[in-house]
Amino acid sequence: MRPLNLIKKAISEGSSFVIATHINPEADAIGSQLAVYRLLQKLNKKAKPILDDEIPSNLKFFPDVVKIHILSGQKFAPANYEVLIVLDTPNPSRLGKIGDYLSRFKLVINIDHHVSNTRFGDVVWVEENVSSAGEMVYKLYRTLGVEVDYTTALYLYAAILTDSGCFRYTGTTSSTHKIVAELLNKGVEPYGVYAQIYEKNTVDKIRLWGNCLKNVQKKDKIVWIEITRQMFKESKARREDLEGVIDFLRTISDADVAVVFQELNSEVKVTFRSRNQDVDVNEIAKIFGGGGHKMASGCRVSGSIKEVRRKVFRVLRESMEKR
Ligand SMILES: [Mn+2]
Repeated sequence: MRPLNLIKKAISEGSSFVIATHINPEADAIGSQLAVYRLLQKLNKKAKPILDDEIPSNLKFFPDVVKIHILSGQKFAPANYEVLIVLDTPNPSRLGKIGDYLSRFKLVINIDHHVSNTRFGDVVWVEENVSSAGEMVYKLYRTLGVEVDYTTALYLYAAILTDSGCFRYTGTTSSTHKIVAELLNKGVEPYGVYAQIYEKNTVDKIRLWGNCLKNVQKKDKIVWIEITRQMFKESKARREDLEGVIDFLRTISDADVAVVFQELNSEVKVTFRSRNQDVDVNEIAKIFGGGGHKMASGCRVSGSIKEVRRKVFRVLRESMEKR
């Protein structure tokens, strides 16, 4: 049976579901999670969305975020739930603490579009060439014959909008646009959603960006910035305020790869964007225990920024020379 049909069967037969998504969630993660939550509610199933992280402030306009059970380091004993549905998550460790509980469920369903997905779980539905998990959840609604209401359309639109990079990344197809057309027919207003997600800047954030951007470096076809803990301390900005910096770096036309090094406590968060189909940054991130997509990926490496930069660039240069 095809995975989508197996999921249909599991949803029809199951009665209680936990719906989880990755830490550092964005609109595709939370949007897909809440859309599946509403789907299960419409089918009169017991359903609980859980998350081992905070809700990003720009997603607080999603009405159902108040229903999400936030673990914040506490244990979650999923004794009264049979099925776990995991969305937009390439491997269990990206679930935070929830990843420790997989074996407690009778069935784990893995719905994702990351190339780096490890195929964990009992039912695996991974489509690598799809713009977003949101697009897959739309197909799930169709398969189950459940109507997409306005709120669900809002979640799925936000999911597709953000993960497709506002309809520009590979994975944005005519079928993406057909789905989006259906969502607009439900009353979603494009500018309203865009402004809620992307126009939530603060002066502190813009100043932090200024500090980061003035230190941009470029060598060969690599552009990068290094963000130290000190730079962070000096600003009143939040970690999530750095989201998008890397996409701005990628706009430098004579670069092939953009890299951001963010100093955390004992490790460095490294994010990659490629602007060249031949440079597969998922492969690079994988070497350091991370992953993502061919053109966008990330990993965490222990060591100082300088050490990590050296290690990462060695691997990156090797792979760029091989092309
Ligand atoms: Mn996604």
